[in-house]
Amino acid sequence: MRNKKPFVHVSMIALVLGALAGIVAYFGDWLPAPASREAGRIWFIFWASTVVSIVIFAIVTAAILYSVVKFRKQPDDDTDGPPIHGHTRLEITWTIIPTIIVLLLSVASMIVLHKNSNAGTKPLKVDVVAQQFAWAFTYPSGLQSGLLRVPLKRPVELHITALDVIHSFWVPDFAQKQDAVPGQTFRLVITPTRLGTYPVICTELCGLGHSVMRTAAIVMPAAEFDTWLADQDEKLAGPPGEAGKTVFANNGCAACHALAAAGAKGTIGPDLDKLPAAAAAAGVPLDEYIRESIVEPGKVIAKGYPANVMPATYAQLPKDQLDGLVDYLAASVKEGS
Ligand code: HEC
Ligand SMILES: [Cu+2]
Repeated sequence: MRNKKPFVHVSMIALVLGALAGIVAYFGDWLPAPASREAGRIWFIFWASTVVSIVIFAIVTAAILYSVVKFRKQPDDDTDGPPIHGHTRLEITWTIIPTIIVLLLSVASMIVLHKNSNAGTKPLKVDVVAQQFAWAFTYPSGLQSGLLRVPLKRPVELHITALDVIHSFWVPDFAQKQDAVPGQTFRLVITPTRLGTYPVICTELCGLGHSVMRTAAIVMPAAEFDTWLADQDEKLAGPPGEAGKTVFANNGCAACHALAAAGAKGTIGPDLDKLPAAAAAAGVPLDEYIRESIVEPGKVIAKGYPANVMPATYAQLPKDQLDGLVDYLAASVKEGS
């Protein structure tokens, strides 16, 4: 009769350790709840690997703890250990089981990656451009926005690139990360499943402003999204003043600048209502000064304000949107002065 006691003891210790690790894993606030179909699949793989890891951790640690206590050398014991020459059955077991686990996880991950790259037949395509230190999102109609607005439950196909250095697109609630590399365009599919506003983060150290290279992804009900997009396109096609106001609102200018006409109160950049004075000081016509400040923000740095904070991504604005923006700003500050 073999002694069953070590097996029982190790199992009991393993159960306790597994339960403790399970409690830490389950009750810890480790990850945001998935907000997209793709994130849900990634979470499944993540939790499957976590469960496997906890089981292995519990068994291995229990065997070690048991051995340390049980087989400790007694003070008066000077004998050699028993001459052991391996244990074929045990070795085969500990080779086959991990092989099966790794194969299962790899196959499951392959299936998830494959499903996650499928955008279906009618995805919403959005171009994403990263540049120190801002994101620009362009919709099929040409509308450019600093915020990523997406409809609920419809696959969105992002085409991601960068203009200067390597950046990386990450929305933690959508789980996926995708590098943005100059000269290359990468595809990323997101099918939002939860309404809300989620942070968009640059997750590749890209320079001094890396930590502020953030914006928001807003998941809207599909019908509301369609209305919003149609409304924006209508405004962009409308009179220049209206179009420029829309461009100003869509591109996050208000976060950094004050502009009475737009009700903007940002303080990171200069008060735009004082643009006529700034243009006069530079000896440049107002329109030209505004256009230059937007397209080449590094050329003249407003006194008392930091360089490299005003994003250079606005140089990518389609010409009509840029023209509208310049007209709008020039008209608004002239009225105000
Ligand atoms: C992240 C903050 C930030 C955002 C967003 C931003 N700017 Fe700026 N902007 C600045 C800073 C800082 C300066 C001053 C430094 C400089 O001149 O480059 C500036 C300068 C300017 C100037 C020149 C002002 C002067 O008095 O010389 C104009 C015009 C301007 N921004 C327009 C815009 C417009 C239009 C948008 C949106 C399309 C925008 N900015 C978005 C931070 C920002
Ligand atoms: Cu970046």
